[in-house]
Amino acid sequence: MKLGKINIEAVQGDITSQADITAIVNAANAELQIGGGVAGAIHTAAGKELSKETEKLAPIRPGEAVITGAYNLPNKYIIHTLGPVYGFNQPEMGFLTDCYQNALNLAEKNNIDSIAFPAISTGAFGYPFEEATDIALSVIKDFSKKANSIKLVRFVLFSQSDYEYYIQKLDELA
Ligand code: AR6
Repeated sequence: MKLGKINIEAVQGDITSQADITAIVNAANAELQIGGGVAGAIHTAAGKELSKETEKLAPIRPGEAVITGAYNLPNKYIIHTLGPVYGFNQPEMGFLTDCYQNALNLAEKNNIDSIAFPAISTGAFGYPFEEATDIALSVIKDFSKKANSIKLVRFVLFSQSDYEYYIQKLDELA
């Protein structure tokens, strides 16, 4: 769908298989090292060189975002952001908003035209999926009015039900 100046998509799939996207976002850990979920998949696909670059940038705080190269991944950049642990890093809503906002700001700063997000904090960090989706889409809605370099935002959802929920919410946004 088109919102303001940008195209917004939701796809079901793996964040490491978005070859047509310039920057993918990592749901990172504070140390910016390989972990489970998205971070594990990204570090495994990018290769060991990635952690040599990330170790110089770590640790990061909840809501913060940093950018690196993408190494063996088909993208140009990885934007790493640390989501809040639900029930622990409070206010969660503020931190999760910062994740999306800071990732988009960093992308604009680097003149990036397309960015793909996973559902940050909704795995190991326990953020309820529906609430996290509302936050992600409200940040995107605000951002769509002022986007400059970014022309495409893609949400990559791992499960069919998560994907269907995004599609429903995007329809409501239109
Ligand atoms: N592609 C797209 N989405 C995925 C993938 C993938 N390859 N793998 C999982 N998801 P998570 P978090 C979905 O746990 O909650 C890590 O261990 C998953 O279904 O990756 O921010 C790090 O090291 C869920 O909806 O991120 C951190 O310690 C969403 O992506 C911690 O987990 C996020 O799940 C970060 O936790």
